[in-house]
Amino acid sequence: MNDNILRIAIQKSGRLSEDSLKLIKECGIRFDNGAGKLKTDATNFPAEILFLRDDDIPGYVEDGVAHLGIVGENVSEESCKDVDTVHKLGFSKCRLSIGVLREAVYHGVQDLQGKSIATTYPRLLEQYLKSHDVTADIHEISGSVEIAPSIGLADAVCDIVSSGSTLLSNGLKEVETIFRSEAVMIASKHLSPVQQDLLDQLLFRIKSVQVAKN
Ligand code: PRT
Ligand code: ZN
Repeated sequence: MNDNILRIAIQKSGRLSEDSLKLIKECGIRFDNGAGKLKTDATNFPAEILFLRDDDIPGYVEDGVAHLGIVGENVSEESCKDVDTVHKLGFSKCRLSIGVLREAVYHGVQDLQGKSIATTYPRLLEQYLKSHDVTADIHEISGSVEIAPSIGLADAVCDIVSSGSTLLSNGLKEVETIFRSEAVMIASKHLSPVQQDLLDQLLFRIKSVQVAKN
């Protein structure tokens, strides 16, 4: 493997894609991102860009297949992969929250004791419940979490919330925020000295872009 280039993994298509590409371009890194490409070389910086599903990015970075990745903190934390979070990027802000049916009586987290909660974030949810001495039945499902209470699959949900309109339109109310997230840059723990130097250059450019915007 070439230790003299940085391989940067970004989301191929989704909520992080546009801002991730924009950030890299604003850092002055040029590349051709023709439709359907899964990998492209930068033309003026020793870097390659990989286009992946966001859930796969922490694992690729842990394995060193990618040296850097841009991903939601929620996905990185849930993955429990051994990577360094090197910078917060300020976009794709959201929160991981617990919601219950609008008509349910809810006084506090203790009301979740013995209840069933549907989520795609079982680890973050489990940590949160444990820290509040609550034991609940966690149902891991892979999507359309918000529908679970209305079809009797679970008493509550734990999912990503941004505007809150998805919870609302599924008859749910937000009762606890368990994690606040934004896009972050993660890095492999096994960078070569050249890659560490390239990462430092990139972080310097990212911070300059962020300062210019504020
Ligand atoms: O295909 P791939 O696996 O790469 O993408 P994905 O579908 O898993 O992820 P994607 O593109 O939906 O989200 C990528 C990241 O964006 C997430 O991991 C979060 O860090 C961040 N993000 C920011 C969000 C939202 N806002 C968001 N609103 N991720 C998901 N949502 C969903 C949420 O799951 C819920 O269904 O939007 C709905 C809630 O939105 P509101 O506005 O109605 O509250
Ligand atoms: Zn995903």
